[in-house]
Amino acid sequence: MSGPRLLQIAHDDPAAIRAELLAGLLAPTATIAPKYLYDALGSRLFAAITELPEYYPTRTEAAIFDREMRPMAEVLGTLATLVDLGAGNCEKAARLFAAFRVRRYVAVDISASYLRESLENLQRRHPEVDMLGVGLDFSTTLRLPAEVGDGPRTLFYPGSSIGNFTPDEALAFLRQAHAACQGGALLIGVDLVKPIAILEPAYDDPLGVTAAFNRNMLLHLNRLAGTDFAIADWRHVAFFNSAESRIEMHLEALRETRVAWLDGERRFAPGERLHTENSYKWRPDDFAALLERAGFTRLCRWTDERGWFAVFAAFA
Ligand code: AVJ
Repeated sequence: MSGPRLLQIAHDDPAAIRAELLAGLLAPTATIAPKYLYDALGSRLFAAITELPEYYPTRTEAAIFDREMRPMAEVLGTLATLVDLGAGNCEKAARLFAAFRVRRYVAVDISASYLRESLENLQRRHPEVDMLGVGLDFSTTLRLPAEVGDGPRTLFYPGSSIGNFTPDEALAFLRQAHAACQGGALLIGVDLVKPIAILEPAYDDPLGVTAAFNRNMLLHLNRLAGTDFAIADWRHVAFFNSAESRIEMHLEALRETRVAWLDGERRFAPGERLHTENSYKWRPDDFAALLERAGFTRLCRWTDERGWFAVFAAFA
């Protein structure tokens, strides 16, 4: 069996990635984009996070899909082309196959090689579905290759990944999603504002898995940028910034520390931080308004009984 087709859209070259990372390190407030949390170990640590009792988003979203699968399938109809943005192990999409009629499945993730195994498995279980894997970094621009095909598409963007974007960036992304769905729809999961006592432990768990996930970014940077971060000098910090309605994750220097690379260095004073992630929490009405501003005309929304997470179907 030949298996599903795979397509890799060119990555930035290593020198460009290195330059971007070092510029972020040298900025007045050192900042690294959250996509660098996900090397092989980082992806496994994120998977472990989703199993933590404190990390409610994944299981809350899954419960919404379990309970509302039929009404969702009814409003969305047959999915001529399902485009999974950030497919990873394709598990979330695999669950849609049970209730939705899917003709064509396009799994998009930053690395096509990471998709191979999960997509081959899925193809074996669903030989009737035409499958394509696309390696593409869509975090700055969402432009799908022509191979995805003509006609309306259903874009699937679960897990509140949209939360990594500022509201302005989220609007720009949703506008691109509106164009990319070619008259179809967007099925998107969004984490909602809730009490700080629920939010903060989800990003600072007592077992320290999220801390390991955050601190592992430094190991990844050492490989990508040739830096020499001493992991033990850094602690995980996560808190809810109410004014911005976002969880912020930082790495904070425990002591005076120096990070050096081939042709540069930066010193960090005790308490100085490196900003690694924002995770925005939305009010459902504000997110609905954002979808409308992005050009979507008809919306359906589903939430859990506690109102912690929302799934929207937005039609072009
Ligand atoms: C994958 C961006 C949805 O923001 O909840 C989990 C990442 N960071 N714990 C989130 C994350 C720390 C996650 N997203």
